Amino acid sequence: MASTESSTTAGTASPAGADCLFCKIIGGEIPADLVAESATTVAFKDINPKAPVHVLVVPRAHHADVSALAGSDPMVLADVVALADQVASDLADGQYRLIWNVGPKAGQTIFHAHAHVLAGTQLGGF
Ligand code: D5M
Repeated sequence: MASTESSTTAGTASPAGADCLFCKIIGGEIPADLVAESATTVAFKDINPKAPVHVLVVPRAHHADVSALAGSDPMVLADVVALADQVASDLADGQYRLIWNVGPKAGQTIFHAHAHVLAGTQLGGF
């Protein structure tokens, strides 16, 4: 899917309460710059990119974080990782960093599980 396309398709997000931003993006209520999708997962550009390629890869179903996702649906977690890998190959050279923030201490601000794909430049060590 071309990176210039700017809306998500109709989603199948599970009910998560009206306040989940990523459920609204998945459901098409809020626009996002969609770059890839699968039956279980969507990928869209981060609104505040930290690298030339900064994509969020998100399960359609609502889970508060990757810990909850891993516990309840590890097959979908595998789908998220596979789509992240595809995005890194499609938009960069297949070399990337995958980050999951879990909890406020780790910097999580959106409590719908998501992986950050960072690519397209030499990333600093940490
Ligand atoms: O990451 C949450 C990420 O979500 C953060 O990098 C900004 C991004 N964000 C916030 N709102 C939007 C919209 N509307 N579109 C795309 N990206 C967005 P966390 O790991 O929770 O800190």
